[in-house]
Amino acid sequence: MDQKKFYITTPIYYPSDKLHIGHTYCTVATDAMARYKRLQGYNVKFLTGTDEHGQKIELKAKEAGVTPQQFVDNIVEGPKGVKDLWKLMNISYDRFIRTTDDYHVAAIQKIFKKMYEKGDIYKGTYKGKYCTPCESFWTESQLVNGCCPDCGRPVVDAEEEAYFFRLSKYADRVRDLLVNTDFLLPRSRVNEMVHNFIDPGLEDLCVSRTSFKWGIPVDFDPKHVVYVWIDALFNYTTALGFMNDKYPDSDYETFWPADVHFIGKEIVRFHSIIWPAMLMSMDMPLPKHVYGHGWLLLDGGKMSKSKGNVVDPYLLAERYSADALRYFLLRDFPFGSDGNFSNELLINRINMDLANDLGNLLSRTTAMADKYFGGTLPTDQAEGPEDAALLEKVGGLRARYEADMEAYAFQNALADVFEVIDNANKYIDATAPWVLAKNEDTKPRLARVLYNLAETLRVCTVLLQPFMPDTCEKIFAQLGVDDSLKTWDSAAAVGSMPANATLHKGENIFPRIDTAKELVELEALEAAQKAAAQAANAPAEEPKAEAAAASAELIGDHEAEISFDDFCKVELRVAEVRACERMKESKKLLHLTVFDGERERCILSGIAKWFAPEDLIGKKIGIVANLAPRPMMKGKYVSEGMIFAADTDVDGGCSIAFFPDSTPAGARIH
Ligand code: ME8
Repeated sequence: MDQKKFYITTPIYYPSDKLHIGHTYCTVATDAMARYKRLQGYNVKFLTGTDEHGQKIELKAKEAGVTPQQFVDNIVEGPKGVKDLWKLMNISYDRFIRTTDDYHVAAIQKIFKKMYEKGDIYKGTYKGKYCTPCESFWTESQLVNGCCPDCGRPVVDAEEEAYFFRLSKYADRVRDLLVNTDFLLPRSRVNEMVHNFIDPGLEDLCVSRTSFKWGIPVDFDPKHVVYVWIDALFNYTTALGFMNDKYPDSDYETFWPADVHFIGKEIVRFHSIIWPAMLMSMDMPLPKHVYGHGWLLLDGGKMSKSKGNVVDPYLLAERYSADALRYFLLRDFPFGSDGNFSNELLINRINMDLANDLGNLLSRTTAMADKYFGGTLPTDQAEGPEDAALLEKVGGLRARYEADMEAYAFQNALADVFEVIDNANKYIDATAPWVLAKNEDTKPRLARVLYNLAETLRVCTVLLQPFMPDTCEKIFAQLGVDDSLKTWDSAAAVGSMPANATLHKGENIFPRIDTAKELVELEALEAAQKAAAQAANAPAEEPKAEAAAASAELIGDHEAEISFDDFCKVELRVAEVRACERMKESKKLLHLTVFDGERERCILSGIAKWFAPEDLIGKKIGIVANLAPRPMMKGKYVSEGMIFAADTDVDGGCSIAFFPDSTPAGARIH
C-alpha cells in the first residue's frame, strides 16, 4: 500500500528584521504537527522559508546602506538569523524556500505568463496622483495638503499601466469554497472573509508594480515587478518543483495539494480568497485546509516587528531550553485564539507542568527503581486495586490525543497527556511505594507499581515527542526503552515494556525555577538587550534627532515635522464603540470599549466633560491603533489607543469625528 503523505507549511516570513516569538509560535506548531504525522508513519513534507521581495525590504536595505540581497542574506543566513533560530528551536523542516532563489524566480515568471495568456491577468491602468520629480504615484489620501508626501511639491493626475488579476471572476467559486467546505479553519474566520470582503464585491487585483525594483520582473514586460503576494503564495508549489527544475515534478505530484497551510489570522484574506482564486485560474488543486491561528499579544497589543514590542525567542530558548519554550507556546495558547504572552506565564508553566508534574514523576520512578531494585524490576509482580483506573486512562490516551491533534488543538492534546501524568503522581501517593518497600511480602506489589509508572511515562513520552523531542530522548534513556517502544503503535499497547525493565536514574530534566528572582533577572536582560539594540542604532538616529529639533524650532514645537516613513508607522483605524461608561475614579475620563475589527480593546479618554456615554455607544470613531498600551490609575486599567477628538475653541471645547455607520470596524484610515 502507498505510504500516506502529509504536506504542511508555515507562512514564509519577511526577513525585514529578526524574527520574534510570534513567528516562532507558528513554526513550532507546524513542527509539532509535522513530527506527529511522521510519528504516525506518514511521508511528510514540511516547508518553511522567507518572503524576500518588496518595497519594505528595499527601503530597509537602503537605510542599512547595503543591497537588498545582502540585507536579506544577513537576516536569513547570518548569525542568529532565521535559519539559526530554527536550528535552536529544533525545527525539522524538510525544505526551506527563499523567494530570491533562482528556481522560484523563474517559476513565478512562468506562472504570471500563464495566467496572462489565459486572459486572467490583463493590462489596465492604475490611476493616481503623480509627483514628477520623485517619479512616484500616490493615492489621494496619501497626499499632504494636496502635495507629494515625500518632497512637498505639487502632484498631477496621472495614469500608469499595471497588470490586474481577474479576482472578480472567481468570487462565486471562492465564496462557495469558504461557505460550503471546511477549507478555512477555524470556522469562525469564514464570516469575516465572506461579509467583509466577498459580499461587498471583489475587485480585480493590481498584480504588478513599477514604483520599485526589488521584485521579480515580469519577463515579457520587465519594467513591471510581480506583486509580492503572487510571488509569495506560489512558494508553496514552486518548493515542490512546480514549473522548475530544482526539485523533481514528482514532489509536486506526490505532495500537492497541501494538507494544511498554517498562517496567522492577519493573512487569512490572502490565503483564503486570493490564493484559491489564483489556483483556480491555474487549474491547480486547492489546499485541503488553511488554518488561521491567533496572535500572541504583549500587554494586550499584537506583537510585531513594526511596533518593536517583540519578545526574543533566542533569549528564552537559550535560558530555559527550546523544549520548554515549545511546550509553553503550544500548551498555554489555544491555537485558534489570541493569547497574552508574559514571562511569568512561561516560568509558571515550566515549574508547574515540566518540573513538578513530569520531572518529579520521572525522578521519583527512576529513583525508587534504583533504590529498591538496583534499577532492574523483578518479574515477580503483583497487581493491586489502584491499577485499573490508571491503566484505563493510559490505554485511552492515544485516541484522545489523536482526536485533538487532528483538530489542531495542541493545547488539549497536551492537557490530555498531563492529566495522565497527574494521575500517575496521585497513583504514587495512593500506593505508597516506600511503605511497600519495607516488607519483603509486598515487594512484588512494589515492582508492579513501578512497572505501571514506567509504562505510563513511556506512553506519555511517545506522545510528547512532537512537542519536546530532545527531552523525550532523555526520558526514554532513563526508562531504558529501545526504538520499538517509542512508536505510535506502541503508544496504544500499554504493557509493551518488558516486565524486567531496567530504569536509569538520571539528571533532573527540568530543574525548578525561582520565579521571583528569575523575573527580575529576565527583565534586566531584556532591558539590556533593548539598550544594546538602541545603542547600535544611535549614530544613525542622532542627526535625525538634531534635524527634528531644528525644524521644531523653525515651525513651532507643536507642529514638528515627521518624515513620511514615520507617519506610515502610525496605524489609524475605524473602531466601533461597543460600551462606554463614566468612571468612579475620575470625573474627566470615559471608559470606552471599542471593537477594532479584530478584538475589543479598552480606551480611557479625557472627554467626559463634553460627552455622555450614550453620545458614543454604537458610533464609529477613529483611533490610533498601534499606540503602546498605557497603564493608568496605578495599573488598574490599560488604555490601548487614542480616539480622534478636536479642540474646538480656546476655552477647551471638543468634538469627535464620527464615521458613517456603514464603515466597517477595523477599516484603515489614510
Ligand atoms: O505576513 N502572534 O510575513 P511576516 C502570532 N511574508 N503569530 C505571529 C505574530 C504574533 N504576534 N506575529 C507574526 C508575512 N506571526 C508574509 C507571509 S506567506 C505566503 C507570506 C506569525 O513576517 C504568523 O504566523 O509578517 C503570521 O501570519 C506570520 O508570522 C507573518 O509573518
